[in-house]
Amino acid sequence: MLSLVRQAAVVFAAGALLSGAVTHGSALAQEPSAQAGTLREAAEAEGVFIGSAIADHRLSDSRYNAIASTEFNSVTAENVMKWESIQPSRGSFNFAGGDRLVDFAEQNDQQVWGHTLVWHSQLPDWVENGGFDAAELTAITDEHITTVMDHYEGDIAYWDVVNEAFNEDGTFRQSVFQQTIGEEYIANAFRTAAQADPGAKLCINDYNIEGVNAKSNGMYNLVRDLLAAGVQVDCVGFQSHLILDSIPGDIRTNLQRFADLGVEVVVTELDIRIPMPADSAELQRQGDQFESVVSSCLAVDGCAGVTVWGFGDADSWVPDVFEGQGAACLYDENYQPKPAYDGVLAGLGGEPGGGPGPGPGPGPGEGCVANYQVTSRWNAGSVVQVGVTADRAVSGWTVTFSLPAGETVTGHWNTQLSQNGTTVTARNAPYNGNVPAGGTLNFGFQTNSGAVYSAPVVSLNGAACRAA
Ligand code: 9MR
Repeated sequence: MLSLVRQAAVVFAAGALLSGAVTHGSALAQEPSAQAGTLREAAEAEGVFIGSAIADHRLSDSRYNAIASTEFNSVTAENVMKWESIQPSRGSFNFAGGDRLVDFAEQNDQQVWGHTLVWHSQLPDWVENGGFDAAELTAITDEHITTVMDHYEGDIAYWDVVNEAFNEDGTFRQSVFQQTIGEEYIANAFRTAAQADPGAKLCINDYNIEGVNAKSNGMYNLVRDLLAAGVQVDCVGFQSHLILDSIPGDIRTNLQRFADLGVEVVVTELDIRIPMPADSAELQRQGDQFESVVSSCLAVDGCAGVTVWGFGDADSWVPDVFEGQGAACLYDENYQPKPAYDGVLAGLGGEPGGGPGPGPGPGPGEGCVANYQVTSRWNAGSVVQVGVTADRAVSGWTVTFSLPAGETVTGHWNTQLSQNGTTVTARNAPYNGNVPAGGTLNFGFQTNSGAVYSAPVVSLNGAACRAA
């Protein structure tokens, strides 16, 4: 089963790109075209998925929408598939938000992760305080699972069937389900889910179970026992709401023991929060720690993918819940990529800063033509326009070149640009990442110096371009 894990995960999302067989880093990485310009391309080259929680109300923002559709090949409903949203009153179902996410995913060839069917939180009052007995609450839960899964049958690759069932000490959380039905509610939920949509993978999901500890031991014992009892459990979700500089050192070991039970393991809600304001050293460490979590999962045969819990700091749940903490995501408040983005890309086997991804890229001079023009120059500044014509279609671009020492970029447009010493890295903006074969990408910047210098060698996705 495990050798099929990665194939199953990406075939759903990437269809045509993938054809052969399948274990991580072998056959998939040999497919042509794996220039890792985006997280999604890097993940697909590795045979895993990279996902984000999606906030329904943010999809109408064009910057948000562009990143959500180009950087990820899996999407999780942040809120719209929770019980209080989907069955707010008894027998009255509202699928509008979930349907919007499914449509979005279909348009963008993405997998959908359903979140979540049975959870103590965001549970409507009519369930939580309805005073039902065990038989009634079991029937209500079965009806909820069946109705929701039937509605989305064929659209959802994975469901979080049960969410956050444990206390920190590994005992069962005293939710209304546990108190009324007993721990049997978990097996019931999985059995009902297996009947409702036999094509979906069924997961149990929790937080603070990333390392080996009392809570993850509780989860391990439960999953082992459910499997031994013949209950279908396909996957365990490790939420991974983590804290800077406090990442468990044994994530790989812990995920591996679950994978050894025969289930898929998935990082389902990754973010790494920082006391605010975050300084640049903290953001760099955060990038390294994102890389380490992603690569720890990918090192486990049976890791199907990683999902981040929102991609932009502007939308994160963290500051609302942890006062004085934030900056937990891959992009800053203005949707500019942070070192955390590079960390995830590196963890997926991509090469931050414009290097070629895991697959073969164009050789030097074969892939592009660069037109580097200083369009105006004065004593303390210059304006540069860069046009790069790509021989082959590009989905996500990173253009790199060097500036003379002392030449500092002071402004830029049509790109997300960063400078490190003399090296400039210009990435596509959310709206101009796709360049057809023979098409030209354009961006510009201003510097602090009017010094005269010759046009540098410009590289596109790691391959040096011919000069125009
Ligand atoms: O990100 C979600 C936030 O918008 C909601 O207000 C919150 C309500 O509990 O749930 C957040 O998502 C949670 C997820 O559903 C389950 N794991 C923890 C997540 C962060 O609280």
